[in-house]
Amino acid sequence: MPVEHLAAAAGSERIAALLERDGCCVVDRLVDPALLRGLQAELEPHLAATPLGQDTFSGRRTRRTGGLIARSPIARELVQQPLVLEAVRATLKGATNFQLHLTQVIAIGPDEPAQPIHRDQWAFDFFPFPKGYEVQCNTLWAMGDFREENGATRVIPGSHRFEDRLSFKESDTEPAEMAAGSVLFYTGALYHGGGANRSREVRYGLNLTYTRAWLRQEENQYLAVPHATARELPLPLLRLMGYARGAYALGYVDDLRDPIDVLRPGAGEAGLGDFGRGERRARRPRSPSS
Ligand SMILES: O=C(O)CCC(=O)C(=O)O
Ligand SMILES: [Fe+2]
Repeated sequence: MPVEHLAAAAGSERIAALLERDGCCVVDRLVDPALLRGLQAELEPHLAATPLGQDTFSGRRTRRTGGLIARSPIARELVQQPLVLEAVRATLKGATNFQLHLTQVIAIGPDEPAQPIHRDQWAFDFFPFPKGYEVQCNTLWAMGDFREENGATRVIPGSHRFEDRLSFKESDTEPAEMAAGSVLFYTGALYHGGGANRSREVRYGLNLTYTRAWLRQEENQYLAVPHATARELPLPLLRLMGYARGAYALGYVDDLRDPIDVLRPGAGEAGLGDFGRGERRARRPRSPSS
């Protein structure tokens, strides 16, 4: 079954519905490809300096460049893309708040074989989360066209409902082909992997992922972004990076202080901050009869 594509005008509800049904979908041309070319230009010195991967999972002909909040103003914009945030919120049902999990340009070089098919949520020490309970919602933006030949991500639509710890062959998967500026959404439970690059060009993808705020982030935003830089960033972005309590109590500082108060004295609030408000209202205790 091929990956379903939606138009950029599709709402977050439609995306979340497809993520629930298939575990993945593509939104075509959500941004102007020129924006992603701009991102690539901003990151050029870092992309050139990034070492190749050291194992088959990272890819020995693949470069993974992170720290994008520190390094690229366009990445700051893209991690906060409103439709993406709405779709993430709708997918991570019941989450009091969610956070950025990692920021990474994945540059798959020519002759890279296919990455092993996996679930991203295996990063959480293979904890068997209940079926249908998504802890992670991911985006992979096509910086150039994603074609089967140049290493488009391989996915198995519907596999977010499969048993855990399965292995697959390339022939079990579909390439998530898409034009530059498009974005592949997929959940932490979807079986997928980077495609083999049988072309002469590098395949550039921008991976921006999000998790429930009670889990540990893959990329450590507190150390990846120098505090002098972080102090200048807008509050909603800092909240998304993890300068917030996860749910009610996780990650507070000393005397139950809001972590944002450390960066920006006086900016903190007693409670969850921007990303928790609506959810907190929705989660007020109800009487047993209601
Ligand atoms: O680069 C891709 O297409 C996917 C990479 C991936 O799934 C991963 O590194 O976890
Ligand atoms: Fe992955």
